[in-house]
Amino acid sequence: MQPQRLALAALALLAAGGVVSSCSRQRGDQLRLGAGIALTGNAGLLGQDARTGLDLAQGHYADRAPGLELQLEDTGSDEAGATVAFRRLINAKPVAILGPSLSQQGFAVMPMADRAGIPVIGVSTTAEGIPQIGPFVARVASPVTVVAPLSLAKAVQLHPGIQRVAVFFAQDDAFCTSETQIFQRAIRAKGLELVAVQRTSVSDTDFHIPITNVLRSRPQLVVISALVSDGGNLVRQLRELGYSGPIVAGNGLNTPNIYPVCQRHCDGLMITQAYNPKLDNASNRTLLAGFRRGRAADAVPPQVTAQAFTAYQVVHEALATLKGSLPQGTTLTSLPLPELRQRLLKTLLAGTYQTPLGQLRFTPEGDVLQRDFSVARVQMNPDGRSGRFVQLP
Ligand code: 1QQ
Repeated sequence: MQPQRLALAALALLAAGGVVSSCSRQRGDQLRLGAGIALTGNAGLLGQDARTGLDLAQGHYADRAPGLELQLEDTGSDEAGATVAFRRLINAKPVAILGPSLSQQGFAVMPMADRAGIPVIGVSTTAEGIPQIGPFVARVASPVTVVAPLSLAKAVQLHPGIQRVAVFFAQDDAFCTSETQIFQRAIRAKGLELVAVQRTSVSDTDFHIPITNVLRSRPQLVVISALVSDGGNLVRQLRELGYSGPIVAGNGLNTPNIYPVCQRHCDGLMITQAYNPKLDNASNRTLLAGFRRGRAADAVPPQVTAQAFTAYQVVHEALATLKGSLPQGTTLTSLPLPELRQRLLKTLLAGTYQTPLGQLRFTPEGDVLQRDFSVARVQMNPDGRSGRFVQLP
């Protein structure tokens, strides 16, 4: 880059202040869209996937009306960071907010957006109870109630002799405690024996004692509800301590960013996917083409990347529909902001969307209605550092 260009780029960065990224092309109906995503910490390993999806959506919709200026704030991985980020976003007067990454954060900050009358669309918040937080809360991430039983059913189908099941769950995370309840219910419903229920923490790195305890109960299947870093270490240490049976992992490990953590021991992990890269619709073709630019020709976007792209898409399409319904001469920006937000929410929840996650609709409460799911198995390459999620038939 030439020195002059470098100076301009530096100035642009300075002007952005605390904002991680902001696209501020001015035009007629220019609206601000907020996004509060975990870009750092344990959940940052999932939030970075979301950022990729938001960047791709922003690039795709850049030239389509209405213009959206994306303001992305890093929530970190806890409630305190999410609160700071959401306060900043709410003060920026956005038309809607996407995020946060974790349900644990969602229960803390989605009520803030709800009270401010700002539609808040969960990108990856899957715990039970998220849409019920308030009327302005919705999500594009299918709930654990739908997603978790699928991987368990697939594991039982592939290993029909299984009787004894152990579960691990991070007790200090709202999603993990929600997900493990669904897993445990599904285990009992299949007539399997729950031989151990082991609590962990999202900040744990050493699992030798809990694993040794659990292995005494001789499980034939292990089911894990954790986040990326703790969950990945747990998987690796389970294998190192001699457990060789199947492992079902929950949504907190649903990212290729687990590979450097559990390395070759990630191989064989089974995880439900709310995204099927083989889906043939215009939106998924756009996502795939954008994602593969600069990557391998068959690179597959992570689930959370597809979910973030989808969250942006549904807001953009709902705004375009709303714009089309206004009387001649009225623009979106001419509506008072509280009214615009309310009408956006109503339009968004009434719509049907063809997204990378397949056809989506919403319940009146704001929960997503998605039809297509699959279960993937992680297949690691011989280098033990790279791999892929392979959809099981
Ligand atoms: C939640 C989740 C996350 C683990 C996915 C990013 O599903 O917190 O609800």
